[in-house]
This record gives sequence, C-alpha cells and structure tokens, in this order.
Amino acid sequence: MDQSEGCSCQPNGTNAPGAGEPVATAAASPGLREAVLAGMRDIPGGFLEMGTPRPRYDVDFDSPRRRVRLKPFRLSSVAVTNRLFAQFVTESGYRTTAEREGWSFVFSAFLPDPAAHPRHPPHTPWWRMVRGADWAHPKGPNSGIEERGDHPVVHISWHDACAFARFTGTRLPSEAEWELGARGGLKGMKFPWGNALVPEGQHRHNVWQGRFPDENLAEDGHVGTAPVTAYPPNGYGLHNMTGNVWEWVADWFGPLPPARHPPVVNPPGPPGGTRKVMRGGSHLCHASYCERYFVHSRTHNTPDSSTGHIGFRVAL
Ligand SMILES: [Cu+2]
Repeated sequence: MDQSEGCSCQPNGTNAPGAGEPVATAAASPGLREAVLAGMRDIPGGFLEMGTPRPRYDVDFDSPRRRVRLKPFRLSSVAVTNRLFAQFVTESGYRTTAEREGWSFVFSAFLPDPAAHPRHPPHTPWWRMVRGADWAHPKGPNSGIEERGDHPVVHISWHDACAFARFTGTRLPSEAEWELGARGGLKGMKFPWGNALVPEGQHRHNVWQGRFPDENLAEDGHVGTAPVTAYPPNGYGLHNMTGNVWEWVADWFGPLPPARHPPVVNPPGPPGGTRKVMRGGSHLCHASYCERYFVHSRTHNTPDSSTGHIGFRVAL
C-alpha cells in the first residue's frame, strides 16, 4: 500500500470545496449546552513530550519528539454522539457538508451491496462514494442511527465540527491539547493506558483485527463504531482517545511544533494550509496497512472531507 498520500485507511478524494454554513455563536439551548459541558474533564496544563522518537510513517511528521507547554483546559470525555449532534441540528437547522453535497464515503463491507456503489478513490477501493450517506444515514440512504444514539457521530467534515463547537460555545482542541489529553498523564507511552496493544488479553480500544479489508474478526467486540464509553477511560477520564473514530482537531497539517527553549506555549499549529489534522485512528486501523492508533499518531484530510470513520470532540 502506498503510504505517500497519508493514512491509507483514509480516502483522499474530497467533497466539493466550500466552507461550512454559518451558525449563530453560542446559541445552543441551556439543555444542549449543559449536555456538552457535563462531559468535560479538567486537563491540567504542563509540559508535553509531543510525538514519537520512532516514526512509523515519515510522511506523518510525528517525529522527533519535542517538548511543548500547555495551559490548563477542558476536554470532552467522549466524542460527540449522534444523540448530541441530532440535538444541535434540531436547534440550529445546520446541514452538514455531506448533506449539502449529497454523498459521503462509506466503508464497502458495511454496504448491503457494494457493487451498487462502484465509485471509489484510486488507491482505496474499500471507500465507496455513496449518495445519501451522511451523519443520519451512516451506511447509506437506507440506514439510520436509531440504535446508535451513543455512538460517535460520523460523516462529519472539519467545517461541521467547527459549526457544532461554535453553536455550543466550545471549540476544537488544538493538536497539542488533544495529545496531552490522550496520554492521560502517562509519559512516553504508546496508548492511553500504557504500551501493550492488548494488555492481559483485554482489548482497550476499537481497531481492526483480522486481514484488512476483507476479514473483520471484531475481537474487540465491534465490527464498526463502538459506543463512546465502550472502553475504560484513561487517567484523565477520557474515553476512546485512540481507535473508534478519527477526531478532527483545530490545527492545519504540518510538522509538529518547533523544538524551542523555553518550549512553545500552547502551539497553534501552522498558520495555514490545505489539510486539517485528525488524531487517534479509527476502527479500521491495523498494523498491516495503517498503524496509526497510537497517542502520537496523526493524519490529515481536507476540511470538507467526510467519511464513516471521522468524528470529533470539543474543548473549552
Ligand atoms: Cu488508519
């Protein structure tokens, strides 16, 4: 698999360009605002050793490790759920990028008839362009979210994530904040709980087991997305920071913040770019082709892209 285009479990095709629809700032009802705030955890500031000394993919620019400093902030303990996003849509009337463009990328094995959706990006035949796929129809027009209220919302573009944040008076975490949160107070570990992928035989996050993309053993208990609290939280009380769904963060994609003395405080990421950073990996990540389920892993996509394995969480 050619890794030069970034994460290979990630389609590089995009929806048509265009910023998101405008939404009113902090116009959420007290009930919605309360629901968003209730999930927040206090993350102490401090020094973060960001990145990894041993990169898996050079194109990810996640090495060398460098020290940055962060002020205290608040981060949602879970990814935004279908239930919460539905409430946002009801109150704001917002339409997502996928809804406005009329299609999104669905993982082929989740389609009842993949042959009915032959269009796919050049190197990732498992991502099918499906008309009518969107956050409320994650597997295409005949699917729904009725039994998935506590699953992370997916088919969310970066613009959509920002619209939710703006409406609820929150924001997307910076990439450094996301990584500090994901590490959960541990130093130099690969996962939010330590260094073993499956400690004592216990699956701790939702990634791919089996031979990608045809054999999905779901030994972690989940074929597709899992409920946002499916696994125990990390030391900061945050669930599913790795696996399950990729999470948009605020930063443009580029090398990690420069190493400086004293360390950069609250690094904002590159001043501009064409692609936004996503963190955490997804239920489709596997060592054989896209080993990006570590706390330091990163990939990127254009801000108008949406797929069935991209969601987000918010910060304050
Ligand atoms: Cu991946």
